[in-house]
Amino acid sequence: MSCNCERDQAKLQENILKKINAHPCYSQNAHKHYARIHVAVAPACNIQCNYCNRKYDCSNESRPGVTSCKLTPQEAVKKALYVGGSIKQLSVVGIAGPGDALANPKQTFETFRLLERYAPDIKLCLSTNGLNIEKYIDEILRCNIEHITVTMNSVDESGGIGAKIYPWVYYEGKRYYGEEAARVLLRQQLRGIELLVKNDILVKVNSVLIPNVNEEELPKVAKKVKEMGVFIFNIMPLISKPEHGTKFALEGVKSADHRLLMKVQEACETDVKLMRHCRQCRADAVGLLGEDRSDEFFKKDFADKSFEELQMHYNIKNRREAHRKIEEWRGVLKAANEKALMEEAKKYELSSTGETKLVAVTSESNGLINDHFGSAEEFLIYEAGDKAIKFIMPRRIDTSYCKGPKGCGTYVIDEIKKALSDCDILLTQKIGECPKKELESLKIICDEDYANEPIEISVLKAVKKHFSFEKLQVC
Ligand code: CLF
Ligand code: SF4
Repeated sequence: MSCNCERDQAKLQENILKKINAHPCYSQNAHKHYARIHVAVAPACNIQCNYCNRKYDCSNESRPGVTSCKLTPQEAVKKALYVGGSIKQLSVVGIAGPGDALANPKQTFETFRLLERYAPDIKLCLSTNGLNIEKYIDEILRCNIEHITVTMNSVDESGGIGAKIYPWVYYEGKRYYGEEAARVLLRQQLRGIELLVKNDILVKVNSVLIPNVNEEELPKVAKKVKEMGVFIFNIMPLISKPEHGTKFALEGVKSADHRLLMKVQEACETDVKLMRHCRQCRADAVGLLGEDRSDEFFKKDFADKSFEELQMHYNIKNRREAHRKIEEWRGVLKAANEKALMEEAKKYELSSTGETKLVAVTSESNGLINDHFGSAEEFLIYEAGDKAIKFIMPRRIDTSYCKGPKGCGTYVIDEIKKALSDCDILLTQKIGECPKKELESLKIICDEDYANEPIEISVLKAVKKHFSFEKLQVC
């Protein structure tokens, strides 16, 4: 017979699974099936980060270099209803900028209140630098927000590391500078996270990985957030280009590349559950993570329609039916992939020899290997042994190999070769002879045999097909 304590734990676990099941960021599995929309209602910010240029979106949750069209709360909710009726996989509305959600409380909470009324099936999510959580905790609870992301780049109590990242912080009518600013921010972040966890809100902590500034600090952040009961930790590599005009970019601080990211992820994963599938979306992102459908929806499509009209288009009944079908398909995939995926496995658990291989996959949707090499704009990287596999990261490229009819005759492969240089196998739906030769020159095996098959089980099968784990030689 199990004791009460065990039953409580099981109940807690069940509640958490229910909350994350359809959230594309909190569940690695859900992100292949469910979409999110960010509504850009929050223009102002109350701190300055050296990796942010206010001309662009909040870099704590966005790629810099894209600016979002700002919306009023009413327009935001109309957009969510319009998009939710068109993209039935939509399960979450998030506020992630272009400034800080809680530096714009009026707009943020008005949006969420309207959403609760007109789209009660949608999950509410927000992202913040954490400075104002304590101040707005009651409103957060009133709005029934189940998921909150706090960006915290250091837990250094002296403020020394924070001072390298934040030149100033504006809190309760006073502007703080340097180490004092960093200390005020950290104090508020920790108080805020504690309050959220205490109130059963699922917290994700983001840290921006800044080369030579906080790469040694992040394992300490991982430890701290684990202790505090944070659900998941997301390390976002700094994207730094001179044209972004940020202080770091102008001072020559480089982007964090995937090698550094993998190294820091490995150092952190002993302490905390990691999010590895983040796409650093923009503040007005629409669609599945990794796809950008924001340019399919225009203000003129929804702004003049009434809420009632848009509610009809949203059609909650049809959406429920669509989600039921998604769950059915997930069940099929789960059965196919069973035993292949071990999300939090260590190297020795993946392989009987302790050695593993990296496998790149091109996938358009639905958890299948269903994208051509030429059109792929990102590669999903898995680590695999003969026993199981785990997802490591997506690697985005700026330019796909084939640019379609418009770019006929121009093929760019250098960026892809760099992105895949440490991989052993590429699984893709189709690849031409020329790029195949280019990749084979890097000793990458290109395999089309698993086209349109479920990803995880195919990765495991392919690794076992091409490598012998007794001798670890190419078969
Ligand atoms: Fe948006 Fe963020 Fe909510 Fe997701 S994004 S507010 S938790 S609904 Fe997701 Fe985008 Fe990464 Fe953010 S992939 S940048 S983690
Ligand atoms: Fe920019 Fe976001 Fe930092 Fe504010 S919190 S300065 S919007 S990155």
